[in-house]
Amino acid sequence: MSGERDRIEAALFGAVQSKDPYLTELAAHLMAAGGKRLRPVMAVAAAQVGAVEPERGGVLDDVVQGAVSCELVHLGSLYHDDVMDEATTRRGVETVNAKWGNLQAIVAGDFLLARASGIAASLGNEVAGLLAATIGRLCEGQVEELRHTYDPARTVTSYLSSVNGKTASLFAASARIGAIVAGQPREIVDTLTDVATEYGMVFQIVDDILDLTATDRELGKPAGHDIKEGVYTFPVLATLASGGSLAEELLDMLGSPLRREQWLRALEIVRSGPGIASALDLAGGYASNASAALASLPDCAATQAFCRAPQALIDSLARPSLPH
Ligand code: GRG
Repeated sequence: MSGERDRIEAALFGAVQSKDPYLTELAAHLMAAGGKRLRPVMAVAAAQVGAVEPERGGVLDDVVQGAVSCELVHLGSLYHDDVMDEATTRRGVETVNAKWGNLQAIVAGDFLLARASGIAASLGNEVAGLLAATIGRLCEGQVEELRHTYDPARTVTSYLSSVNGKTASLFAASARIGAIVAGQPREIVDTLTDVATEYGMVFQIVDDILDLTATDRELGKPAGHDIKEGVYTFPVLATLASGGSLAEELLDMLGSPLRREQWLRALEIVRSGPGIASALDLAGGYASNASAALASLPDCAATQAFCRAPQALIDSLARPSLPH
């Protein structure tokens, strides 16, 4: 994948060139700061399923372009998310909104989406329609989360629906676009879409656990942020549902912004209660669904990577993370 990663990097920076160098600087800021590039890697891996060994020259250029369009949507959503959250750091650097202002971050986020859409359109109607629908799903997932901000009665169904929209849908689109552009048979396109959806669910549940258990340095952004901002994720909901005096103490504190000592206490209760273990079980269920779906794919290096990926996310929680 290292050759493909280099091609993805070059294409990403190429995609945000504008005749206005200031806009290019704004749009390139977060991609230059790093990031795991999981979505484009997923698109390329989907294209590689069925290949006995990597083809010389790698995947088609159009696959790299499709992969880049997904990462650009991801970046655009992060720009807008950081404005909404008034976030000051991401990927270990200052956010665009903190460095240049909200207006600049919104417009640069729009520009990233525009470039993503242009690339998708160049890959055909199906890809363009899929990317547009996925941007809509991200918005739906985000609005579902907003609807229940500071709501301790938020249901698990609402949480899962939000996760499906704001995170899993873009992983699914990445795999689907990679597979479609590579000309994979329809059954493989559909299976990879399902597997990537399950992976996306695991990814967000693990991300939500990390927000409660990791340090600022490990995350490259402030930890314990969700509960402070009134976003009650699955580990919090499961702690509340577990009953007992600690759940009651937590419930008493939630529902409005927390003072610092309340925030620390709320984190302590969630970390020591059953919510984290329940969230791990929940993630494990999605990882099993992914494995089951993968059984029908040809046995090859890319399929094996899809097979390992969800459990690797869960296992990463048991290891001390590297600083961002
Ligand atoms: C403008 C497309 C668009 C959407 C508007 C703001 C919004 C609606 C949606 C937010 C979606 C969002 C930020 C979901 C969280 C996804 C997530 C887990 C991000 C972190 O992904 P990583 O860990 O990040 O892959 P890196 O930095 O490695 O790329």
